[in-house]
Amino acid sequence: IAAIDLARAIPKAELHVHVEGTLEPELIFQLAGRNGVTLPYDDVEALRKAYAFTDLQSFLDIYYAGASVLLKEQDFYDMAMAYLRCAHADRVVHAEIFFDPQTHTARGVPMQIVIEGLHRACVDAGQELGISAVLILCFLRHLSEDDALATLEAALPWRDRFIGIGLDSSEFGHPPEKFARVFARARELGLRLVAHAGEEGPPAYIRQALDVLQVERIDHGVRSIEEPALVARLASERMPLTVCPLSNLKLKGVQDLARHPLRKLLQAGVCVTINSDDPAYFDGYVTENYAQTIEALKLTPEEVVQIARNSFEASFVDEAQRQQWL
Ligand code: ES4
Ligand code: ZN
Repeated sequence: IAAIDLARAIPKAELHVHVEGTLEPELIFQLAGRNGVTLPYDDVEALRKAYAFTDLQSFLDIYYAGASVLLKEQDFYDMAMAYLRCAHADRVVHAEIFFDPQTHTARGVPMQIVIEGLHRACVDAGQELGISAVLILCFLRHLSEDDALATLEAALPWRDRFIGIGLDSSEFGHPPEKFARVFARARELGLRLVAHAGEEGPPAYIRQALDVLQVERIDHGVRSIEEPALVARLASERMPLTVCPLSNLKLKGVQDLARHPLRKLLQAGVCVTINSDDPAYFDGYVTENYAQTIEALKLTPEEVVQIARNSFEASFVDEAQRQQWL
């Protein structure tokens, strides 16, 4: 249908993608072979079969296991470059890419290896493909705030290699307020602020991310739909939500896409965007997320254009670059 062709063709920004979640099974096995890492799966087929998730935690366990093959600077480069090629094929012209340094530094991989490999891919993709790509450093919320603070300090020699910080991993029991100090510190440093909230966690976590962490975007935020006053606030503040429909489907946040709140949020005036989250695990890059959402919710071409425009409005690019895409 027309709206899906439009979604494929229109320039888009991707604002919610975890680079470790772009690691395709084929690349996991290639890196495992090259690095002498033994995986608890016989082959690509067996690994893919394990991608049957019941909730966020069941996914995260496999996602962190997959990331264990990343050891060298070239591994981080190859992963990010492969993602940027897929994104470019999807007409993504700007990507703000999450990475989880603690997943790697905890295994003894130096911060420098992680950041320099990812950054080199962003630079090369800019030159080869013309895509604009920047990095956002995420803290794992199941770890302590002291660990997050130490991680931020360890990354400061590469302060100019990432534009902001985020908060991801297991949401239940790890409210945004647990990270108040590290977000305050990042704000002092002039970093942009985002956080996952209201993916599995309650609407109160979204309010905390806004009021305590002072984030500029909410990642997911779909459970805001349970509090009409919160939806009205998001709309009046034009607070963007980086929604990931296939992720919500695969992690059982919604039973089927036809029941996804995206359209209601959009109709309420919220700055909704569509993103892929962990495309190698949830069976679809950004265009596939658009296509399946359009089909399930019967989005109109006008709504598709609005969502793509929202992605640039919600991005952290400067005004001149934004005008060029809007
Ligand atoms: C994630 Cl889907 C999702 N939720 C929270 N944290 C994450 N890290 C990677 N994917
Ligand atoms: Zn995410």
